[in-house]
Amino acid sequence: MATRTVRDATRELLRDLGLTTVFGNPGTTEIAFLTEWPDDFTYVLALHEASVVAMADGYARATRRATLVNLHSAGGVGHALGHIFTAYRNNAPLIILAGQQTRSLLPDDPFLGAVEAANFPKPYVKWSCEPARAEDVPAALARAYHVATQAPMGPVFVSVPVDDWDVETTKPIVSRPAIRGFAPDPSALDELVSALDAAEHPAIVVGAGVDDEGAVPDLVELAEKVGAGVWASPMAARCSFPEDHPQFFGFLQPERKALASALIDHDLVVVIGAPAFIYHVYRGESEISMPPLFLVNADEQVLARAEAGTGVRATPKLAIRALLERAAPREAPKSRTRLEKPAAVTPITPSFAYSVISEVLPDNAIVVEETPSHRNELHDHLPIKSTDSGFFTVASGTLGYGLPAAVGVALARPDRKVVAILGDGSSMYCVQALWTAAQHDLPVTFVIFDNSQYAAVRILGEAAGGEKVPGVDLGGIDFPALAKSLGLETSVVEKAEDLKPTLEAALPDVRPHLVHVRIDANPRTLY
Ligand SMILES: Cc1ncc(C[n+]2csc(CCOP(=O)(O)OP(=O)(O)O)c2C)c(N)n1
Repeated sequence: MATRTVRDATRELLRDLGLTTVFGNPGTTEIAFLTEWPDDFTYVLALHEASVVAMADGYARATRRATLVNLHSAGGVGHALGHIFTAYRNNAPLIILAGQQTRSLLPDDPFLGAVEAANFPKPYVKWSCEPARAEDVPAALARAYHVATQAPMGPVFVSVPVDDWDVETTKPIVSRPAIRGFAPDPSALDELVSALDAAEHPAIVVGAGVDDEGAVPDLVELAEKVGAGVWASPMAARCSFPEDHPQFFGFLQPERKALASALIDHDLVVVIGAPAFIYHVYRGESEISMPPLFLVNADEQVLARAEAGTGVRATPKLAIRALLERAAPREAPKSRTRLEKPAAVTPITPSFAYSVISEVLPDNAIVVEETPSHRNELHDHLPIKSTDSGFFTVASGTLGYGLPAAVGVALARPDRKVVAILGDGSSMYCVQALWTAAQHDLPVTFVIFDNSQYAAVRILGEAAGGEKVPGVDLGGIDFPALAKSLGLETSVVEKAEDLKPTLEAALPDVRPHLVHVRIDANPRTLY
């Protein structure tokens, strides 16, 4: 009988867990894992480890499934750390399998070897390990899978010395189904239902946790039944309520005073699938007191650190379904007025650009965003209407996510058009992911908003009293030439009247296409 190695056993397990699409960047410490790559496995190569992880993160969030990442020992993991942090904040269930030098060389701190490998990605992994013995590798990966996929989901890390993969093993693999979500404690639910029934003007604040679970249709049903106004939580990394719905009230800002004044007319706020709250800037404490707050979340840390409110620990979908069954119906609130279409002026304003994208976007499109100083314009003029994965952005604030994430999203959802809208600065951190998009012929449209600066840093820096701040002027990047060199089709837009026809021509492209748009260098103040 042929010998069964740790590699064979691991592949049995990966097949059972549906982890046959692997995002990676290889080195010698990974060869023994990759050798004789099975035909039923797909290896997606990205040319930098930060891109590998962000791509896998986009794929995991868009499929709502755990995803395997393969990184190169210490150096590869080091390159990836920024987006491991992102995956942690995005609650992306990534299983990061890193190569490690041969066990017998480790005492000599060998070339490429990782010292304290399991500690390197901490604290931004939920669990981390280098198994004590080769035959423990499959069980470590099974455990990693169950930690990554239990709410709150997040990345996990397993370091495997290269000589482990050829070791013979007779241990059976233990493959169990993913562990499901959990419903609220009945008495906590009673309290929340009573508060909701007693309120006159309730608000629901939704965060990425709702769309993470595919629970947006349930949330819409709940909001309609209880007549709540719905707000998007600050910097939400997914769209969890259709933004053209008459009960959609708007986007909360990541600043205490602005946030409190937005919620002033409500007598109860129920935050679902988001922290209460994420802030970006501090301009002092709010003088407006917050309405009574309930916080529904699966994450004990989110519930523990909240400054106010009653915590209800549950995964969002089960909590929403339970509320739907129990809460009393109420009339819909009055709708908010919508903004007018911005003027077609050159230099093109971000508001105008977003409004044009909104007009030409196919119905089932997925928008991936990373335009830091234009987030408000995006929200004002490009309402996301989809109730399933219509929008992805980065929860950590770590730039360089949007471009590779769009590639992962496109691999995950070949049925949907993916449009990535990126600042010139943001697009450069992981620009090599364009090559992966071209290799896989992905129908992604990358729209670069080029204002030739790090505007968000400049604007927020000036608002905080910074003067003559260096390092905020960009410019001189030939995006079409760069994209062409990586295998993309390209277009350029300088005048307002050219934007719509150029996008209409680019969007149906079945290959990746980069549209370089020159944008007004003087966007409005943030927050
Ligand atoms: C990895 C990383 N490095 C630096 C920053 C700081 N930062 C925040 S916004 C920003 C500018 C981004 O420029 P661009 O994408 O052109 O958008 P703009 O601000 O001009 O709208 C920078 C550098 C960050 N958030 N993440």
